[in-house]
Formats: sequence, C-alpha cells, structure tokens
Amino acid sequence: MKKQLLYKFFFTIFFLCTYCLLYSQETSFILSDKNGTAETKALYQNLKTLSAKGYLFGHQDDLAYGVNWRYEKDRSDVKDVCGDYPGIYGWDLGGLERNNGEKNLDGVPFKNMRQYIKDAYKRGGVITISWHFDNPSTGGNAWDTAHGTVASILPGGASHELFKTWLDKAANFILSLKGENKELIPVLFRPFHELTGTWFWWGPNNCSAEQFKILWRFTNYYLKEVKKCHNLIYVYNTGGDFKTKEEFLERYPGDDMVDMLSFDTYQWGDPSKDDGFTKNVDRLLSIVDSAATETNKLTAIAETGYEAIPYATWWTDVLQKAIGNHNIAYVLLWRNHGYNEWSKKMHYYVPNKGQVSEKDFIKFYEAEKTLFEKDAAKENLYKAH
Ligand code: BMA
Repeated sequence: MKKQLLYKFFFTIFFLCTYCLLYSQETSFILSDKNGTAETKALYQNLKTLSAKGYLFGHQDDLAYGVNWRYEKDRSDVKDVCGDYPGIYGWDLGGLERNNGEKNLDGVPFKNMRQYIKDAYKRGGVITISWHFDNPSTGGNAWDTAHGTVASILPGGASHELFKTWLDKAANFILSLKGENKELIPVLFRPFHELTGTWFWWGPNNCSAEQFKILWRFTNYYLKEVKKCHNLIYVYNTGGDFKTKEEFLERYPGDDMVDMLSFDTYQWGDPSKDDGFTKNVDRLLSIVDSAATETNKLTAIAETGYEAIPYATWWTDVLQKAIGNHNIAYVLLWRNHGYNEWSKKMHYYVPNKGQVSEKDFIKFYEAEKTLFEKDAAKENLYKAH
C-alpha cells in the first residue's frame, strides 16, 4: 500500500514537471541566439508581452540632432514636443567600415552614438541599429548596385576577407556598448535592411534568394560565433512592396537566424485625398502577422514617416489608424535632418515645436497604445519577469 502511494506521488510529480516544461516552452519566446545575454533574452521576451499592450515609438538619430539644432546635450525634438523621449532609438553604422570611420554617413560621430546609446539604455529605452554600409567590391556607397557584390563577399569570394574586417569593426562597436555593470546593451540589429528593394547592393536585382540567405547566415554566424556578440536581436526587414506571405518570406534565412519580422514603408500620397497609406499598412501588417504566427516571431514597422508632415492630424488620423489593433513591438520614424541641401527640401519625420502636426503628436503620445521612454522604463524591459 505504502509502495503504491509512493508510486502515485512520483507519478504526479513527474506529470506536473513535464506539463510545466511543455507549457513554458509553448508560451515563452526563445531568442535565436541560445547564448544570448540575460538582458537580451529578457528584452526579447518582454517585448513580446508588451506588444499585446502597445507599441514602442521610435525615432532615428533622435539625440544627435533635430530640425535647426545639432549636438545639444539631452535634447530631442520628440522630447521638446511631448516631454518624453522615444521608447526606441534608431542608429546607423554606415561609415564605420571606412578607413577613417569616425562619423557615420549622416555625420554622427560614433563616439557620441555610443554615449547616446548608453544614456538611453540607462533610462530604460531600447536600441535598434541598421547599417547603410558601402559596397565592399566597388568602394561605392550602399546605393551602388553594381552587379555581383553579394557573390564577391560570400565565403570564397574576392571581397570576403575585406567584408570580414568590416564585420570585425561592427562587432567592436556592438561589444563596446555596455551598461554600468559592464553588461552588454541589447540591440535590435537590422542588417541588410529593405532587403526586397532594388536600391541597395544587397537587393534582389543583385543576388538570388539563396545568395542572400547565405549572406545573412554567414553574417549572423560570424557575429555570434566568432565575435561573440550575444547582445543582438535579429530583425528581418523588407521594403513595403510585398503582396503575399510567400513573397515577404522569400529571402527569410531561417528561424534560427531571425527574431523579428518587419518592413519599411513611407507615406507619399496626400492623406487628405485618399487613405491609401492607412489601408496599405493594414494590409502589410496582416501579411506579416500571419508570417509571425507561422515562424513564432515578433513584428515591427522598422521605418516609416511622412516627410515634413504637411498634414496636421497625420499621427492620429493616419499612422495610429494604420497600426490599428495589430500587435507590433515598435514603429520607428526616420530622422529629423532639417533642410536638405541636396533635395532643396525639409527632411524630417517627427514634429519640432511649432510644427503643424505638433498638437496631434501630443494626442498620439497620450494614446494608450503608444509607448515612449517613460512607459518603457516602467516595464523594466531588461529584467526577466
Ligand atoms: C535616407 C535619407 C538620407 C540618409 C540615409 C541614411 O533615408 O535620410 O539623407 O543619408 O537615409 O541614413
């Protein structure tokens, strides 16, 4: 009798443990890097939980400059307008690969960038990094779409060794991002962005889907296994030009190499004349939602905006409606360069004080689902909960 009870007891314990294990695997979100740092794994898991409540609002180069100002300590156009910093900050490594790579392609010194990243992390904000890197086989810039570049940097290609030295430089920067306890700062890394667009050397007119996948897999392997960058959350990012889930995933390199699915899309038409942008974003997000369910990944709009925002209620009438009830982790607006000598136009994507959409931006800020830095800080995103 006693023996039977003991069996029952052990059987119940065994059953409970198995159930808990299976259940936790099903509900938890596993970072693709099994050796990811505790903070990186926690951030990934917490972004998943957070995306059911709302989305982080992001801005490119936010702390470096804005419309009519450059390099003023702690300044931000977003903060000038709504009193809070963005929840996520975008930065770009383009230029780091150059011999005298002290500043990025838009003039941001990497020394400053590192400090901005540390400051934002300390306040509880999130960091994402893209890389408009030069063409390694021609020496031209990211928009030099000379044919055959991707083939030349794959293992065995003529520019492969050079490409590795560029990855070394990126790794040095990524590994120099540390918090106060010397822990690595997690980064949402978005390499080869807008990968379905024809304007960058890694685009579909210059390499096959297979070549692209190998490029991604090599980059991921090199940064993770050789350089030991275990603070990266990988963001797969297309243009806004796909029509089906299959098209969106055509160059997807595999579940073990990606953590988040995203696309970039901008408003071009006039929102007072038609709601094409809102409808299109909703359509794209529905496709990405189903791809994310299939792959068990997070989603985001990694770049968007309406240049110079010449529409007073763009934030609540267009962007907020476009995102609607889709559970994305973040939406990032492009940079506030100010007057652009080259295009002879104002080039900015979030309002500064006095801008026509300022009041509506504050309404957008106050909306329940938009999460800025104070909201992010409350969530303690770098701690496992
Ligand atoms: C583009 C523009 C350019 C910039 C590039 C990389 O969208 O903003 O002025 O150099 O992004 O940041």
